[in-house]
Amino acid sequence: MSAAAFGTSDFIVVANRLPVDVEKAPDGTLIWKESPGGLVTALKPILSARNGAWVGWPGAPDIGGGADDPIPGEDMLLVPVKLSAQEVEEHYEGFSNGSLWPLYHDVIVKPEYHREWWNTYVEVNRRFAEETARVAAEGATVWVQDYQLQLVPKMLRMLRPDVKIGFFLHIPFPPVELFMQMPWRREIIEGILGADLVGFHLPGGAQNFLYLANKLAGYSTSRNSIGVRSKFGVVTVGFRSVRVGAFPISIDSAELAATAKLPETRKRARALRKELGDPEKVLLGVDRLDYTKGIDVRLRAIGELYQEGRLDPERHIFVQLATPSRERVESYRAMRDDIELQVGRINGNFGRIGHPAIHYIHRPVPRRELLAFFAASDVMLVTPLRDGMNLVAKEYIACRTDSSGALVLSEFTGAAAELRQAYQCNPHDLEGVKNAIDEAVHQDPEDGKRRIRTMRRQVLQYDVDRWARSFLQTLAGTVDEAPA
Ligand code: GDG
Repeated sequence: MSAAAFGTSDFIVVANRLPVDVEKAPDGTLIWKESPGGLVTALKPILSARNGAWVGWPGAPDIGGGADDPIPGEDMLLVPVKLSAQEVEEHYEGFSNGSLWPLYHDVIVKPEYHREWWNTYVEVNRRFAEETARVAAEGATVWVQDYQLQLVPKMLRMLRPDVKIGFFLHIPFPPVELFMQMPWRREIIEGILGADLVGFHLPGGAQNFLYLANKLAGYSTSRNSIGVRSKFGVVTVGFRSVRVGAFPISIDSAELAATAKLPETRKRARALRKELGDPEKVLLGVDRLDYTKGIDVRLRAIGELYQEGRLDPERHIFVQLATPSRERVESYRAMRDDIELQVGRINGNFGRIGHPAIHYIHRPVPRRELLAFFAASDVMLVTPLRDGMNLVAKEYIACRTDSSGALVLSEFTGAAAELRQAYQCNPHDLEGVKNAIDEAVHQDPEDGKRRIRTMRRQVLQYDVDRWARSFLQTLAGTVDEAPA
């Protein structure tokens, strides 16, 4: 490629979605609105310091001119990748969320494999790789995010061998026995191996990947080859070394804690408790409405605890905030019906007029309001059947600025590896989940404080900034160690 073909960005994030939402005004003009998330907050300083760009889909079909028509942002260039309605259906709803998502989450729901979904996945990954190749300066660093874009590292390397490529998977990487179902398994492993550094939340994911790189793709692999305490494995792909390691993601803990402490947040938290009838204990669940999150598990547990008199619907109120998610995918529609049926049943059995036992909201809640809910709740219920990390668990801990509260946490989340002082449970063991909730509701306050304090230290120390720096420094080759 000639020098003239290089772009100008030294640091590029490639993710399925841009960190902005687009709306069409009545006169047809496009209005861009920031949609801040943890990732963009953590990466903003690096993006603005290094001529940064973000390549992604703007969230509506047939919009975006790619590298030819970037959206100038304050801190970075936004490169909108244009996808047709059919591509969104087959790449995002189809292969990403109908094949990969269930396969990577323990096949809780049966994955569907369709050749046309796969073909579109390849095509869309190619478009992302091409747009990235056009904006990347010579020798740029490119960080590709998540399961929707697993083929981008290899495709980009073929277009631009000069760039440094990192890949991070935000969801679990499954055990070999499950991954082998994937009809295009070899292509996916080869796609990811186009990167120089491959990151997972947990060492287990890294080990699964290393095993497949060796057994399925035939590359030689070694573990712990970089220093005695190193958590890396290395895959040798021709003359290249691909490093594979664990980088558990985190949150902007200090900012969350500061916002939770503000007088207006506290005031809103008090008002929320009052609106709930000033119960003795408020229990809370916050999730995208997804079958992986185990919302049904906690509802069943709470229903039985009311039934057995171990919880009292007059004194122990449960609030479930469920953000709408992937509503065009059939399994999500069926699950929503199921959960709403459960909520209705429990309230029918245990609520009274003007005083439901369970409060259920199926709408997104503004960030500030969400933090007020964290501050208002005595027990947080996080019970996924499988979850890469689960940021909600960490956010709740960060918001408990007075060290009160309790966290019930599924062992099947990435967060369970760090938040050891939570009331951990196996979400498949209903009695175990009930016991964990019971213990958390009736904990000794001093013991509870000790638990929260230890977890807060962990969450405040390992924040999202540290996560991003650790990944990028490893990619740049300046450090040899993944965080413990
Ligand atoms: C994937 C992986 C991994 C939720 N409802 C509202 C709202 N949220 C915010 C939460 C949290 C985020 O959304 C959800 O993050 P999670 O980590 O819990 O779950 P996924 O969306 O499944 O994320 C996961 C993550 O990627 C990062 O790598 O941890 O395992 O599945 O920040 O607070 N925010 C607002 N209103 C809501 O109603 N404002």
